[in-house]
Amino acid sequence: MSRTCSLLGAAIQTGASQPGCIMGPAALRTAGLAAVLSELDWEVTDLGDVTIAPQEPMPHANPAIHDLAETCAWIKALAPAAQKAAAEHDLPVFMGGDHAMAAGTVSGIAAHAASLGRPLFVLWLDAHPDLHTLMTTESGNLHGTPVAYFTGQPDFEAYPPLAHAVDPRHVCMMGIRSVDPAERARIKEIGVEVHDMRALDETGVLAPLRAFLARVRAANGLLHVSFDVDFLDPQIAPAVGTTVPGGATFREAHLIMEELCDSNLVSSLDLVELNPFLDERGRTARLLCDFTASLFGRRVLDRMTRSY
Ligand code: B3U
Ligand code: MN
Ligand code: MN
Repeated sequence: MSRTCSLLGAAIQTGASQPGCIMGPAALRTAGLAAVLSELDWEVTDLGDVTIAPQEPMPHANPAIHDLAETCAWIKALAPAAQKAAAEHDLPVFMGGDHAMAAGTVSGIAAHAASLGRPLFVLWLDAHPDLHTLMTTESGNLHGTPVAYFTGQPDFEAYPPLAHAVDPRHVCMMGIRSVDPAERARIKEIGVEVHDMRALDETGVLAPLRAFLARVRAANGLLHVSFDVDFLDPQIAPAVGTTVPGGATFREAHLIMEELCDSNLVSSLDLVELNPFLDERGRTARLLCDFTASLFGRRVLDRMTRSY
């Protein structure tokens, strides 16, 4: 019997510094994401897009913050939608939209995991740790805040109350290469597992990934993967507002997705920060579809999968 996956769009762009992510879900659909997954023998349901109503401005003690009310409305709308998608499908895919949406998707998935009595683990593939609180963000771009929110850090009174926090020790970050001072301090304090680009250069991607997957398996955990386009090197993935040089290569990213597939542990996925306005003839959108295909079982040749 084929496994089921759903596609849910979240065209949020107010968490980013420049517009364009509003077109992300449309670009992923145009690149043929549903067809790619169907061909891999998944039963695909497109749930359409989550939407929010126009918002009144919401002031905050940190004057740098912009579009706070919109982000709160997205979290409120996305958390129950993500929870429902996870309850009804084997592997929901959340198509962004900027990374602020993960405050909603991950908190919704955390509620789903709690309802099963299983711990939630998060693999965060990103150039940035997105660990700002509402008081530490200097840019005021709220896509820099989701990990701090869903791990239950302080100063998020303005966001919707968090029912189920993710244990920061269950978060593994890879690809990190742009960290602000407040985030650096928080990484140390809360014990999140971080593999920056230097570490990946030294060890390769497989060893730390396999160690993390072994932890997820031992704990009978659910695994959410949050894939920020800027995890990739901008030479292969130009369609993102916050490019940082020195990102993951084509083969590193495929290898991660292939290993995740073989592990059979992934239970939900975010594809975020795609800004089609900055793309070159759809190449980044197509690339994201190809990486997703590797996660869903596309392989070059049949092979014995590694036994865990
Ligand atoms: N840490 C910086 C930069 C940043 C975070 N996330 C992205 N950029 N995409 C900030 O603005 O918080
Ligand atoms: Mn991010
Ligand atoms: Mn990023």
